[in-house]
Amino acid sequence: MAVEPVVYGASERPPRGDYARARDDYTCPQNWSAYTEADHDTYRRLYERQSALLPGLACDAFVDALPSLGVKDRIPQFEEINERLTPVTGWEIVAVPGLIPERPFFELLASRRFPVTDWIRKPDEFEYIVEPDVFHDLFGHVPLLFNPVFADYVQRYGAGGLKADDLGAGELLSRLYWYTIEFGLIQQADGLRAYGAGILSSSGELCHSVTSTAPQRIALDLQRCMRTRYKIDDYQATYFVIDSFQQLFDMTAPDFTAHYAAVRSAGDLAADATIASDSRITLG
Ligand code: HBI
Ligand code: FE
Repeated sequence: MAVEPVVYGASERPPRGDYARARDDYTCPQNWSAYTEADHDTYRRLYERQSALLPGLACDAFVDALPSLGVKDRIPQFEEINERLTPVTGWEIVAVPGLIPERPFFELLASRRFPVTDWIRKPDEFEYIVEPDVFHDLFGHVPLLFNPVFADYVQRYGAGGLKADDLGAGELLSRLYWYTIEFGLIQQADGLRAYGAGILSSSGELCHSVTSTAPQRIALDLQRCMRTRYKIDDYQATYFVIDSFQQLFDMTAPDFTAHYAAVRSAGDLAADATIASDSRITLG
């Protein structure tokens, strides 16, 4: 059954991907045999380039889990990954045609099913692509789903998202997703590292987020994060830093309902805003 495509952020472009293939829950078969040799080659080159950049910039949990994705020289079949992933954390990855609306997105996460876009960027988009493709979704997101605490956080986030949606607070929850799962930094004993998928799958932002003095870095505070608008077409002006995945999970443990009124009355902040209560982290 055809479902409506979704337009992400402020984009005016039509969404990419063939939504006619999608089931009512927006999942679809991974059309693996449709990948061309050029598609596999794009994946292989992206993987090779990005994995070489990780040392000293990506968090240990990510680096340790990356080999669990399996093959590096072609686009993996999602079932091969699930054979390893599901026994470890109970998660499974499911193919989707592209960005999907928030409600079904939260529903998949709440049931420990991570949506992975099945198409890959064209060679002329090698350096930059606005929408998530299979490389961003697999390389960026899936390794940390092998980490039990992080995996539990993502599920709990999905459950919180469903509830937020009922309360009209979906946008506030999107900011939490953005500043943690997509663009989060973590303080390791040996220094600042990236754990967010948007960073880990980007050649430029990986180094920028961890080492540049241009952006500000703030210890993650839930309400501060939910107040902060974000950039979808440039490097982030602000990164939020955690000490451990346990902190993320614990922060998400209670339901967020009580926070929404406080966040709404405090008001939105610009992506690069600084406020007195921020606990700023400087590069050592
Ligand atoms: N759909 N496929 C896909 N991938 C995403 O990351 C995604 C989405 N739909 C909605 C969405 N993200 C955001 O609204 C999150 O902020 C919740
Ligand atoms: Fe993503």
